[in-house]
Amino acid sequence: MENLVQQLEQYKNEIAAYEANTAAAVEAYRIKYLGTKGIVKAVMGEMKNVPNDQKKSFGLLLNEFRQIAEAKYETLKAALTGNQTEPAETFDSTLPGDVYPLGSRHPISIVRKNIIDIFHRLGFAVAEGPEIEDDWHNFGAMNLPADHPARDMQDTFYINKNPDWLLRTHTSSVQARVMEKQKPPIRVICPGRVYRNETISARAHCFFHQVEGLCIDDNVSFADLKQTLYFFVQEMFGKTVKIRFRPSYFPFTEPSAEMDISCLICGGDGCNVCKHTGWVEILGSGMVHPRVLENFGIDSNKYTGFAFGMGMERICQLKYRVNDLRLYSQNDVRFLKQFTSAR
Ligand code: 2NL
Repeated sequence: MENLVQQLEQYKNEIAAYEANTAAAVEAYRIKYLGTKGIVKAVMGEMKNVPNDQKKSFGLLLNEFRQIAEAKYETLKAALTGNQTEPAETFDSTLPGDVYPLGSRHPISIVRKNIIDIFHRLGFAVAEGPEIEDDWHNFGAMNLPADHPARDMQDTFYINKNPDWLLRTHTSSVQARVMEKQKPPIRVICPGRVYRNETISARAHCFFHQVEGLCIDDNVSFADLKQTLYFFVQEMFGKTVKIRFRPSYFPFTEPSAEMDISCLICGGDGCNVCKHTGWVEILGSGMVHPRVLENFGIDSNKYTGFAFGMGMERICQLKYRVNDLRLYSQNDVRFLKQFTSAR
């Protein structure tokens, strides 16, 4: 029994000296002294070996030891939670919070949404298609002759792996895919990125964003084309804008026309944006060439259609007065954060 008394004294010294600064160390203490296989349990187990006449005094001794071990555990735990709540007391809830900068939409995205919304109100659906196209959907179906300059390697990015593949040069290829699947009436607009093999400058880039529109039904006339595009520019630029058409040529439309709007910068008086003409060109358009319709099995004696195409960067330039095309793809936040969609 002498041994047990000595042993208890040693444990008590150990407990008094025990330090624990982390939750893990406090838990290690608990397991070591108070756990089911811990020291307190073990010394209690010694009671059965104590002679009957000494059981009472040993009982008191062992109880005292258990209380010391338990009290120390409570002290260690309290010290730990004390430490943890300390930083909370230094938190000043009256200080202003951190400001997280909010992103803004890219100007091209704002303009694309505006355009989609306007044509949506006229019953046009949005169609999308692949940026890597085959020769037929991009050129052949669109009545672009084999010797057309757009087909030249100098003007179009071809894919080395397959000479029939290229990066689409306009979104007409998407409309071709619509005509393949859907029969008239057709009313779609196709916004998307298109590619041209150009040397990059303020006025040219190797890609830009286009929106093309297509409307095919019976009795669709040039008057419908005119009124649709007039509605569009009034919604886009305001009711006071004027339009004019100039005859033009595209292989996929006949007749074809380019549309100008009255200069928004000078109101028609003449400035460097309109090159002192009072007019700025914004899109190309025309009546869908009968051969394009027949390419998709659409009877050109029964159906007619109009189509148009515009560059979103061009619309952006007029709306926001951006004069360098490169700004749209440089991702300079100082440029990008200046645009807000009014919603
Ligand atoms: C431009 C001119 C244009 C079209 C695109 C078109 C599409 C089909 C059939 C006929 Cl499916 N035409 N699209 C028509 C005229 C002009 O784009 O200057 N774009 C930037």
